[in-house]
Amino acid sequence: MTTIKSAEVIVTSPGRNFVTLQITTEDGTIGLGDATLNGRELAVAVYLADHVIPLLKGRDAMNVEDTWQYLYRGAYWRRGPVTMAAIAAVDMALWDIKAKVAELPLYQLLGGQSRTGALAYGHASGRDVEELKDSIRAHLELGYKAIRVQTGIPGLDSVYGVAASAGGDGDRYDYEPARRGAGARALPVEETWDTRAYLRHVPTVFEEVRHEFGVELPLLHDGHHRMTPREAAQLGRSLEPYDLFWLEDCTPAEDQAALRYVREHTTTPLAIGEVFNSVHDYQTLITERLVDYVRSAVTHTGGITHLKKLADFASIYGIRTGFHGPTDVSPVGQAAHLHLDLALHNFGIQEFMRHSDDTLEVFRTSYRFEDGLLHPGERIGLGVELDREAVRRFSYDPAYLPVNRLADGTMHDW
Ligand code: EZ4
Ligand code: CO
Repeated sequence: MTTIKSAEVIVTSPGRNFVTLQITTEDGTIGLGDATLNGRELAVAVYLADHVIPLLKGRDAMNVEDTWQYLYRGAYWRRGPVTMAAIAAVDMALWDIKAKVAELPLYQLLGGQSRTGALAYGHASGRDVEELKDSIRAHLELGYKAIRVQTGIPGLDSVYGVAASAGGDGDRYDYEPARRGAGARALPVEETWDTRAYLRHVPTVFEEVRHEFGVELPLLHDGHHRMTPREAAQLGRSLEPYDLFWLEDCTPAEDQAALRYVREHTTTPLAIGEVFNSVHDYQTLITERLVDYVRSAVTHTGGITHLKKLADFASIYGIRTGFHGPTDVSPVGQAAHLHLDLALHNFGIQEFMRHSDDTLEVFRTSYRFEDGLLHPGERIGLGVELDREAVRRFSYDPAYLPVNRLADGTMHDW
């Protein structure tokens, strides 16, 4: 019997917060879904517990598409990160169950293997060029075949995404961008930003990196939505000699039309979408071919069912995937990415940051990273098991993503 018997929300914090949905069928099959929304975790936990779980009991777990439509249309209030993360968690859990019932690794139900593994990119960063080069070398030693490059900016104390720069409590930024400001209350860290200094400095860093590591290594860069269209066009142009794999999130993502201006002025490949939660957020971007890669995360874009629709829509326009894989996507969400990555014809690249050891104790994964490629493994379903004893060791700990201000105190996009 694949009727849904129960569902439970599990919040745990092995170094950072994760929200997981566990669905159990009458015959005892368990499915897991990731519902983690960094810095707003409890909103999704409550949405699931109060508004979604009561609707699930008695439904047939096999009807994945119908359940997706029931939750999406039934909410009446379309889209939004909280709703879409909740629907995503249900969707992932149902796909997990379906693949377990079929006794197949999930990628087999999504079309089978299109490739032997998914090209992954890692995050190299440094406060200065020497530290950055060390970080790139360390990633190459780990086997990475593509590398994101983020750099400190002269005059700025701390830059988001640069591992060794100090956050609010003086700790390194490594792995966890959401954190606590100084003091007892969990307020967001406040950082100072200067776009002109950034635009001046970044091309000089890529010049040095290309000089040291050669022309072949695929290099990526994340602009974290900080530029106006004109500034983004300037950066794209000044990076053209360094042949980037992509420039990510150059402008605030909600303004799709902004990418028209950027596209007209630079040939640097563009990627966007980690903050999107629906295929509709990409309608202009895809139909007008304004980007080269779609960056959604399965957790924030309505799950496997919806992400597959996005990938198929993008494929018609020759656009590839580059799913968002930071450590705030749980191992459950990351496993879902890897099954899609293996199967999708228009896969491009997969972001990969290894989760902490504590996280990997809570979530026992079957996926592997070998010679620069990720593979979801051959375990049936998503291939992730939750260690309930380990879950209990790590209780919820509020943390927020940082905010940015300009020198005059004005709030800025980050
Ligand atoms: O800022 O995951 O491409 N990766 C990123 C990440 C995101 C965080 C937000 O929760 O930009 O570091
Ligand atoms: Co990003």
